[in-house]
Amino acid sequence: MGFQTTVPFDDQRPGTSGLRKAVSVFRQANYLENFIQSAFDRLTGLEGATLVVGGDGRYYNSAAIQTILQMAAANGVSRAVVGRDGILSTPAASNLIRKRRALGGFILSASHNPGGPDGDFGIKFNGANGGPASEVLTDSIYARSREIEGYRIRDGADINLSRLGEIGLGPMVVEVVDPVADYAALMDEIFDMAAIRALFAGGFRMVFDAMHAVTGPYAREILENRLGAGPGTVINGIPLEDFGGHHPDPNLVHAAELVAMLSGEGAPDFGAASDGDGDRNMILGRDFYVSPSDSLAVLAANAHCVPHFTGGLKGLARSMPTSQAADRVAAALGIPCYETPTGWKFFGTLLDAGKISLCGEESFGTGSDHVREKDGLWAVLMWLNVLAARRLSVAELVREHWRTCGRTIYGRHDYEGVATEGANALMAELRAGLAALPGSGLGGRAVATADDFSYTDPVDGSRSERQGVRISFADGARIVYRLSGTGTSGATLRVYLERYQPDPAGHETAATEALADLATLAAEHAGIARHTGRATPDVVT
Ligand code: VG1
Ligand code: CO
Repeated sequence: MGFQTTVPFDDQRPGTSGLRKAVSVFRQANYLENFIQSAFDRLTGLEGATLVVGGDGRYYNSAAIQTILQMAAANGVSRAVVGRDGILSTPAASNLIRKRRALGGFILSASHNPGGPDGDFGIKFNGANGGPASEVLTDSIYARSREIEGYRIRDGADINLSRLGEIGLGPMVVEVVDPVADYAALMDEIFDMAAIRALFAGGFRMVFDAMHAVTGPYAREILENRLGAGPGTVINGIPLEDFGGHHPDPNLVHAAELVAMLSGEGAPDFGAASDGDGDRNMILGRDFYVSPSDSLAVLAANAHCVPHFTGGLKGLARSMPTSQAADRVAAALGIPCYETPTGWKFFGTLLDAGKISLCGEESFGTGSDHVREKDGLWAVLMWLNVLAARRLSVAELVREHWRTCGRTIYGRHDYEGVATEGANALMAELRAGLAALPGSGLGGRAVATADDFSYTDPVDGSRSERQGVRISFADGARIVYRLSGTGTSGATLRVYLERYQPDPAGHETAATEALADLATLAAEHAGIARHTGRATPDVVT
């Protein structure tokens, strides 16, 4: 047992999803240790407590886990539950924390960011409810990391994490568990697995792209073994430390292989992909892309088909930049729809208080009250359960939603790795101009409201300010601007566009075409080229 002296690092401020940095930053002496000790210093009740530890298997995952275990033992933790080979998807970790009544857990991932020695790494602490730590706790951990002078660590040998079972580590027990078993059991409880099995037995075909990230083993077990989807349903199913050199980001740009497989005659009925840590999802039909905002709305409208939701939905929530399609379904169902800042932790209090049953973000995140993270495979199973019950194709189901509620046409433009000063100046200018907008016209459209989104949590009363500039037009269209909190180099500007189209005659227009005017207006109004030097976005989703 040892005590190592250390010096603070200035930049250990956790962002929206914990601490996310280049691997080279994490490998600086004492960097990870400072963060872990700061967390331990600000947590109470370590003695006697259980801690869950696991990650998405990217480069540095194993080394980081060994350090965390030696530090947990030295800090008095009683039991550490670790996924075999250090693997746990983010939703599976959330489930384990809840199921084992743990004090919380460390989840190691940089989500959809590339991995490998030159890629990114990340770590976040999730609390006893299984969800990301509150801002109060992450701020307090950050404050501690600026004054820390030392950390506690054992200097034992590495633990073998490839064998299931218990290993003693000084006063602590390390329990190595099957990363898939508890998660798969939870899915069995939620869904009508027999109906989905019958769907596949009837010839329904799907492809799931695990993108060489963490969901491979989960998808193989659940889709292929338990549900009888044919072998080969899961592609890129072996988790690799560098994700095969790709961005494990399930969108039209980075999952191009899957998109190509779903197009044309003979394509499967259904396609899906998940990200590095398994919490995101992209849903495709044959020649059909489901925008994540529409996915949330369609799942909400059809949730009654799923055993877990037969009692009805308590309410819905969406992050502010997510389209208002879910609001329209909530209104039709007569249930509330909450609008929260970006990031899953804001859904956590609503879920804990029983105010909502389903929630989602435009960034390929969908989830429910079953865990406190978004959940990629769960979303895929939701779709499969609904398709099995409704006997419609993906495209038919979405078009039905458009006919009933109107289509909320949606797009997001990302300008990645721009200079921070330019991005900050752009946001400052937008904020300064907000007061003059309501009642005026912008590009020929009447502005109804314009503000910098702030949020008061209806459960715990906590305030979050400056969550993004939003301009709402009288015709239901919106432009939203915000800076990413998860990037690791420079700034990323996100521009979110949406337009309401109630007329079925306009439902088949491609989103990029339907949003072209709004995109030009958004770029001109914010002076994007002037501030960032970019004429076009890097990624459009
Ligand atoms: C992005 C998404 C946000 C999501 C966050 C974490 O954040 O826009 O909706 O909650 O990533 O997702 P930002 O601040 O870069 O826009 V994940 O899959 O990294 O846990
Ligand atoms: Co993720």
